[in-house]
Amino acid sequence: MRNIKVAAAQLGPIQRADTRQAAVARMLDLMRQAEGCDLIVYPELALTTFFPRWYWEDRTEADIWFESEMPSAATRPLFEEAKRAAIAMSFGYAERTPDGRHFNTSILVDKEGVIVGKYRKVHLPGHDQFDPKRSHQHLEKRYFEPGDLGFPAWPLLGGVFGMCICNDRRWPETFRVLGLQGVEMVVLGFNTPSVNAQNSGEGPAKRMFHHKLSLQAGAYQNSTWVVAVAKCGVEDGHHCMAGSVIINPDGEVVAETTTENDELLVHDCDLDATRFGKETVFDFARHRRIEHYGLIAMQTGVVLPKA
Ligand code: CDV
Repeated sequence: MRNIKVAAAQLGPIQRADTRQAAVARMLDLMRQAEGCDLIVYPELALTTFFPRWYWEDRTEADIWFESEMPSAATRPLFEEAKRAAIAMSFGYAERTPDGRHFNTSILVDKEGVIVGKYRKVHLPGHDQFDPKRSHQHLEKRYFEPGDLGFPAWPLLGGVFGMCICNDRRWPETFRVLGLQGVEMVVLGFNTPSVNAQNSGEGPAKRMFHHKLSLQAGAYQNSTWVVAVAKCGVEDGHHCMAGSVIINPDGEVVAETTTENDELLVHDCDLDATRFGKETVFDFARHRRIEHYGLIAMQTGVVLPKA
């Protein structure tokens, strides 16, 4: 057994007027509740409201939501407390690089409080111009550029860890690239509006179904644990769904939040539970047939067969 105790630290809403310090205080409170855990996972863009729902004509006005250093003055207490409590952590934030690039980023921090991994969201959803036809805006393509780091995996806590962010979970490519590195736990945060902005018929129940379907498939097909953590509830009138979950390598949900507030889920995850799937049905080396998968990396859109 290689048990690690994992805490999924769901955050309730963060309003536009809330400060980084207020968000960090709530994250610290959850970290204290997670005393004795090996790892705590927070949501996507954990330090601020989900700002891509707001449109700024001049995109540089959105720079107030970005961090140009990590740790920053506001987030340093998180790193200090993580080190004191000897708990590894992951959280998402908007990153502005020294040369002025913008990414939707998450980091992996070890028990010493040292950043050991960084991931930049690859699959950015939404649009880059104001769209009056949508019930709400989702301007990630305006404020971020697609991640440039691929999907790396890192050794941590005696296992192999990967990260992705929100919309990435809907893409099997995300999980398979991580799976090919032997990933044993994928951690991710999400901000998922509970209604599709382009289809009011796709409401909370269907959104939750797609969320779990994607995560459970990714876990099962790569025989990995998945820890997915929401920022949820009503932010300035906009509702995001909850549904933070921990999923085992058989694809089963083993823990799930019950509120739309700050809430901690704790589960003992045996990384050795990933072995059976990796050595049998999903023994990639024995069963994959890459000579037939070329299209996946050769084209993005659909090309219909000739009539
Ligand atoms: N933050 C996100 O990436 N949200 C998307 C929404 C727009 C569908 C998601 O996949 O949940």
